[in-house]
Amino acid sequence: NTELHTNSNIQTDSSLLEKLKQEAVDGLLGISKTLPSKYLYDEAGDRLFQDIMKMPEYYLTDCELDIFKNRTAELSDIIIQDGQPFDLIELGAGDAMKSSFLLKHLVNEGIKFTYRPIDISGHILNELEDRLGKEIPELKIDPLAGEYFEMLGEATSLSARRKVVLFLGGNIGNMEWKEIEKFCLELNQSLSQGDMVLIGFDLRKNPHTILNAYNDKAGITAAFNLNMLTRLNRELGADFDTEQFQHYQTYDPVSGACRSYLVSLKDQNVAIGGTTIPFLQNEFINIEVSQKFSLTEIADLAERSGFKLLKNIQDSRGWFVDSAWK
Ligand code: AVI
Repeated sequence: NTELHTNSNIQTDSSLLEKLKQEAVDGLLGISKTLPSKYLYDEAGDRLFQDIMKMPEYYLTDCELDIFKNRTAELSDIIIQDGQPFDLIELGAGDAMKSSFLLKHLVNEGIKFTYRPIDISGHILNELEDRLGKEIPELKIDPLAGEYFEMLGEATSLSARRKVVLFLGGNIGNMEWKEIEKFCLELNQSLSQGDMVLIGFDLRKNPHTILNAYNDKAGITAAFNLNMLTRLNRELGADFDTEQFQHYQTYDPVSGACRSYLVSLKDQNVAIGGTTIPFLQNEFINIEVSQKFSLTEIADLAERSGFKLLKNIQDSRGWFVDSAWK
């Protein structure tokens, strides 16, 4: 069964490469140069992101772990609701590091549910299924490989049970506000009465704390961002000289947007997929936004997307929130 869901939805390598080329070239030909942050995560990028999560400055992972380790009973109380069997769907499950605390708790309590992790990478899902099979043998797991909303539709067609959707890690902040609003509306439209979502938001806090998390002294975040250029060199035969681009990070406490850029250190031309992209000295590429939210912004967003906010669960420092919406 699992094989069926995963294999039928994986795009071929060549169509993925074509998409990467199209999106990279389009982004770099725009008036303000940009590269989609989803392409940060190749194999080296995944490893660098693991290193980021271990950095003392990068508080997000510790905060959400604090919630999933220490407020597990509260999380499970909101999720369980009427006690009927349900599907627990995790968007971008990755290694399910945080959610596995909740999964263990639910299994130990004898709650009836099926865990459906969704990820674009079938490989990651296979590893996750193997690992969770060993760690929590009683867990019913049925992964879905593909794009979030396509797989959410698939999950809905597979069972009529109540759905609980997890979207953790502050990943929602890696979208611009317009996309965040569109995403939440689409999420609402993909679900039925009684379904719920639990979304992890990084909260606004002291601007230095936020900036430091993305501007680490060891240069791991810089390496993470520059790796995107290395990826384009390898996969598209581009000729970026990574020594001639520099990581630059900003945090704007007015908008709550933390942004990373790569700045060209000289006038230079870069060839990518048969197109030449001219860079002026100090011209920059937008790489990623990591939006920070206030509790008011989160409540407004829930309401505007057609959800009712049930509960906010915060870590002990009040830096991060998992917000439950119905
Ligand atoms: C995955 N995402 C929530 C991270 C963030 O905090 O925006 C990605 C990241 N980029 C640089 N450091 C971490």
